[in-house]
Amino acid sequence: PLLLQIRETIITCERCPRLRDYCRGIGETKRRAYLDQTYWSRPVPGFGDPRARILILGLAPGAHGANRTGRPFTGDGSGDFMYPVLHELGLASKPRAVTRDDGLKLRHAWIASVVRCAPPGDKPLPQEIRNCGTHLAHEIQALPRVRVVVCLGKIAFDGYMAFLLQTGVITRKSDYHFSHGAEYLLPNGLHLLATYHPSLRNTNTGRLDRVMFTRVFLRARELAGL
Ligand code: DU
Repeated sequence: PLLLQIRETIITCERCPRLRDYCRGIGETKRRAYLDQTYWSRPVPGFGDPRARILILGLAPGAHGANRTGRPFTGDGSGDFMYPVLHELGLASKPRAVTRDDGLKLRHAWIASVVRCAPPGDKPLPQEIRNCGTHLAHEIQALPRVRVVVCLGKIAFDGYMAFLLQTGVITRKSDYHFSHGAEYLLPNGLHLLATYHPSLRNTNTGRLDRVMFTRVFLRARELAGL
């Protein structure tokens, strides 16, 4: 019930006018392949197992991915890269994420992002990231079994750092540095892992490949006691 309330609060959020306008606009200039679809075009809540031990934290909905389908990493290149890995490791029931009602379930994992609206150029403003921080904080507080947080990319990493600072888990950021494969034990006993973001910009260029990505999630599973 708590997660359901948070979901509703996120979906109806209007805190960032620039992002709301942009997301509604994407639904009006659809890609050719999706012309017959009604875009979600609202903020995208997290998704997964309420008993999750692993929190996967991305940047923001893709304009024609989660902003279209309404579920994180569903229907875009990033998801096409990530879900097969999650499935291979037993964290997702299927390797493909197509629509928000495709029956895909996560096990032991929850997927969210630091910004819940698709931002122009995939670049949210600092104020927009701050605005959205309460949504992340609420979801995190409703997921008490999380032991490992996997940050996808530096913006997600910095967003999670802001949460840790605000909640007093850490007192300064300078002890923590983003890099692919970075791993930290936080003062509260949680583990923080980082990987490059699985966007096509990284996966098409070979900056991030499936082996590198899988290795981080194998470690996450191990640290989560799974
Ligand atoms: O109705 P429900 O079983 O609580 O599922 C709601 C929602 O959460 C649905 O999109 C499946 C997903 N989910 C999941 O991914 N993993 C779980 O363990 C439970 C629910």
